[in-house]
Amino acid sequence: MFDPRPLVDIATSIGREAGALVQRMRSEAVISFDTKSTSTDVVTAADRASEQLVRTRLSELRPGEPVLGEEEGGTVVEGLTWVVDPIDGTVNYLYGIPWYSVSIAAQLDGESVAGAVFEPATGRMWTAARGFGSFLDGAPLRVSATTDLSLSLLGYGFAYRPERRQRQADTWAGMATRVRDLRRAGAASLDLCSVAAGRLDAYAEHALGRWDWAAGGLIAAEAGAVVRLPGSSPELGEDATFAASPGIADAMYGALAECGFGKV
Ligand code: LIP
Repeated sequence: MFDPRPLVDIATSIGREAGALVQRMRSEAVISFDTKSTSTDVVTAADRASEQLVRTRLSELRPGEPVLGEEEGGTVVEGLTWVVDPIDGTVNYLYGIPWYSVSIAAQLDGESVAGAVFEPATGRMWTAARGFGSFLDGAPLRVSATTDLSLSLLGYGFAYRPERRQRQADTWAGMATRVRDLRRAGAASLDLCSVAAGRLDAYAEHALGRWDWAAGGLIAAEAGAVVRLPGSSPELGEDATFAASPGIADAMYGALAECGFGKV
């Protein structure tokens, strides 16, 4: 049987190294940035340097294996592809909010089999290998046991395009009276890890890149979450990412659909 755990070791060691670079660039105040899809969608010099480092290390340790990265692109192939978000939560990084990560996953035929999400600001490492569970700094993770939608905490995200953001804000307003509360923390990979750790009961967002969910989605699923990746939840929109504790997953999914989350 294929054992993905050695791939986790590679992702963690490279993630730590890239995270140290990202952190050093922040402490040295090397915060030059450009914009991407809209004026609010930023990429910093550290995003580019981090992806460069990850690509270089992967080419040394896993020569010839393809890489898809947020900043330099690439494609997912049959067989193994590395999927890299050099800084997830770039806006948090830009503002000095310590909730950002370096996210590295290995996908086999487009499905995640190993993943590591490293928090440079705290040194915390989230990991998972398919079939072997998920961990925070080596301690096993389990989703929350919540069964009551009205007592659940929902993580959320907004797209960069203004029209879409307006519709997502309408859904947020509808959900506000149905759940305990909502959080917009600003780093999809860490939102998914938070579901894995029971720090959120659910998480939903549209229009993520594969690099945003590849590692975190596996970490959530291996901790017992119901996870729906883009293309698998038509009621929430073709590009929806959804993760929830099993006890409230159906209710949360239904409530989001009723509140117009799929109208995008
Ligand atoms: C960001 C996410 C964030 C999401 C943004 C964006 P980036 O990733 O993690 O939560 O709402 O749309 O995708 O751009 O910082 O890597």
